[in-house]
Amino acid sequence: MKIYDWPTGPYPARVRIALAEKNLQSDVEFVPINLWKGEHKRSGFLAKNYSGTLPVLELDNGVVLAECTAITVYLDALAGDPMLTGRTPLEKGVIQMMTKRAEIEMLDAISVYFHHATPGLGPDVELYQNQEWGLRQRDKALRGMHYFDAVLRKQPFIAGEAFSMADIAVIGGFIFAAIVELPIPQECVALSTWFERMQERPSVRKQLAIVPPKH
Ligand code: GTS
Repeated sequence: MKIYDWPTGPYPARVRIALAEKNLQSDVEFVPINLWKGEHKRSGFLAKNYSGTLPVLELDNGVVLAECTAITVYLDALAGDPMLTGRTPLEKGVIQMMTKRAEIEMLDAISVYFHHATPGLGPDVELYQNQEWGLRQRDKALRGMHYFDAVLRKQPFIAGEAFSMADIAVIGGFIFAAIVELPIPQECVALSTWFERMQERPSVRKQLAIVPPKH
């Protein structure tokens, strides 16, 4: 299978971490799509993913899967432990809920901040920017960090007692926060401690160590 991505992108990182957790990296050929040159908005790529976003998984039979959550669900079903999307009906439901919440309240909000209230991918790619909307989303992300801090004061992982896809989504949020230089609020001690613990996982350490390619 192929994965179209940009190696240091926060969303692609989610799939790269999932692949490493499932020990599936050697089954994948990575194809770089240069976001900074707007390659993800060209017709050839849009034919694979209508949304024009990375990452995209393409199977050897040509079937294409986009969206980090969908790709992770697929990869999780391919191989054994650790299970990233839950075993019981309740675990599966909670992990989906917390993953979506990580996107809405933190990761996607930081992404909107990046695209609207910073130079983003540059004037050739960012054809419409709304700074006020971007700044509101930055504030939303900061509120989201406080929410996840409160969650982690009560339980060891974002979706409960075990590492899951929801933790990976919040890690994506940390990666994007670092790119846009949005500091994690000092008072979010449980969140910061959790992130230190996440970096003990080889999958996360390996992802954080990737040097950004020139763009
Ligand atoms: N909902 C999508 C998912 O979960 O896969 C979001 C994917 C997404 O926004 N990917 C970013 C992208 O394509 C990649 S990165 O910013 O993490 O590197 N952004 C380009 C754009 O123009 O929005």
